[in-house]
This record gives sequence, C-alpha cells and structure tokens, in this order.
Amino acid sequence: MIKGLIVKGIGGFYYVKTDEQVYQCRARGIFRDQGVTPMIGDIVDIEVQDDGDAVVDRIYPRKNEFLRPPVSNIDMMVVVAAAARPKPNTAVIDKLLVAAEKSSVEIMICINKIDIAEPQIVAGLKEIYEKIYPLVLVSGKTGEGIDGLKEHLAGKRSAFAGPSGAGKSTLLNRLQPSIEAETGSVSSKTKRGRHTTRHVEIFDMDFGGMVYDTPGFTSFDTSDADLGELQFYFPEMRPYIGKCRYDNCRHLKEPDCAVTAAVEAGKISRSRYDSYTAQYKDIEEKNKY
Ligand SMILES: Nc1nc2c(ncn2[C@@H]2O[C@H](COP(=O)(O)OP(=O)(O)OP(=O)(O)O)[C@@H](O)[C@H]2O)c(=O)[nH]1
Ligand SMILES: [Mg+2]
Ligand SMILES: [Zn+2]
Repeated sequence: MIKGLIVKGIGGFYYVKTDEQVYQCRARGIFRDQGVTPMIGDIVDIEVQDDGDAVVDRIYPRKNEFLRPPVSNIDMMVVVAAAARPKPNTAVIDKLLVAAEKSSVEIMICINKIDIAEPQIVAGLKEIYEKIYPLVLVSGKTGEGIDGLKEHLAGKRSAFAGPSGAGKSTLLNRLQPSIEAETGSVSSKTKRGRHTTRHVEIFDMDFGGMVYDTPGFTSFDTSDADLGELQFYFPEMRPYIGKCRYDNCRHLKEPDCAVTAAVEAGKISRSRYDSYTAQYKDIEEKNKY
C-alpha cells in the first residue's frame, strides 16, 4: 500500500502522486457501488498489483470538497476574474464567493488582465472587494503583481476558480514557467473563453504549496444554500444581522432593516447587496420545486 495524492483524473483514470512517482490508477469497483467518486485533491492509498496496474484502494476523509470547481482538500479558494476580456461579472464572482464561504476555507480574489483593463473598472472591483477579502491585482501577461500573488499562495493548497478565459492557466504558467499549462483565447465574437482547461490538475509550486488549475465556466448556478444562511455568507453583512426590527428579517424590503440601512449609508456595497438579493430570489425560486 502506498499513500499518495490524486493530482488529475481523465477518462476513468486517476493520477496519483506518491513520494516516488505518479501512478495511473483505476478506482476499485467498491467505490462505485458505494456511490463514492474519487476527487482531485483526495489523499489515497493505492495498491500496485502483480500485473503492474495500480488501483485506488482507500480514500482518506476529506477536509473539504467542492462541486464547482470539483476539488477536495484545499486550504484556499482563489476567485480569479478578469478585469476585461471577458468583462468582470460581479454576480458570478459573488456566487463563487458564497460557494466558498459555505466551507471553512480561506478565500482570496485575484483580478487579472490589469494590463488591458480600464483603470476605473479595476478601481471599482478593488473598492467593492478589498475590505472583505484579500485581493491582488495582476497581469498574467506582463507579470505585474505576480510576486504578491505568490506570497498569498506560498505553503498552501489553493484552487483557482473563475470564468473560462479569466486567465487561470496563464497565471499558473507565470507563477512557474515549467508548468506549461495549455491556455486558450477569448472569442472576439462572444467575448467568452473557450473552455481550454478540461480537467482539474494540481501543480507543485517551487515556492512551496500547490495550486489546482480548474476548468472555467460560462454560467454558474446559485448554490443551494439555506435561505436563512445566505446572509452569513456575505461577511460584511454579519455585523448587522440581528439588528433589524424583525428577527426573521430577510433584508429585502422590510422596514427598519439594519442591512439596507448600511447599504444606504455606503457601509455595504450596492453591488454586493444586489448579489445578495438576486441569490436570495434564485434560491427561493429553486425551493419552490
Ligand atoms: N492581456 C492579457 N491577456 C491575458 C492575461 N491573462 C490571460 N490572458 C489571455 O486570456 C486568454 C485566456 O487565458 P487562459 O489562461 O487560457 O484562461 P483560463 O482561465 O485558464 O480559461 P479556461 O481554461 O477556459 O477556464 C489567453 O488568450 C491569454 O493569453 C493578462 O493578464 N492580460
Ligand atoms: Mg485554463
Ligand atoms: Zn434586515
């Protein structure tokens, strides 16, 4: 039995990195019978059989697991968004942030493509997010800000998550040129990425730590968070919770709501509050069925 880390999975094979090498493995049938699917990031025991084939034999309990992107055992979720091409979409950023907030995981935001973005767009994103989460402004193209990003990543297991074309793979190559992750273009017609990265893959960083590259997406479902819990996944709302006139205030249109008052006073950003109400309504709609 050898212990290792699943660093990639393609077509039913899992690539397990041990101290010595990377093994291509199948998963034991028992996992399928139990409805368990190995995830990238899983710590596993593998067994190399007499015929040389290796199988995943045991999956150690996960510290955390995510559906989008599908990764396990991370210390930090890095929400990567381009400040231009594709245009930043705060609704999508906020859905990713909420999904991350549901697990106990560090969160940071990485705004990419500052070399081509309009300064006021970058400043606007910074204004919204920097008080809530650690934030770095970078360019995968020029290398600006990459050292600052490295400092955040050092010694941790981090997953890059974000829209297709945001530049996740480009940033990985910039962090460590030996990686040579495939990068794609952004369609000039649809202004969307081309889903270049198809599989999650974990890379070792020579400055310490690991980064998971993940496939981007073009749309992102609101999580199935509990309606009452959603407010807690917006950290800047927490100081106001419990201070509204009604104990069960949803912070939508209720009178004497401490949250909407904070929005009016400029203490909570309008953009974030709009995301909260949109997600609230999405979840409410979903729960109807
Ligand atoms: N100008 C500029 N272009 C960038 C930057 N970072 C990435 N790009 C370009 O954006 C395009 C998409 O980059 P990728 O790294 O493939 O994006 P991705 O997030 O990995 O996309 P998926 O794998 O589809 O999820 C490529 O053409 C990159 O060259 C940047 O900082 N500035
Ligand atoms: Mg990619
Ligand atoms: Zn309220």
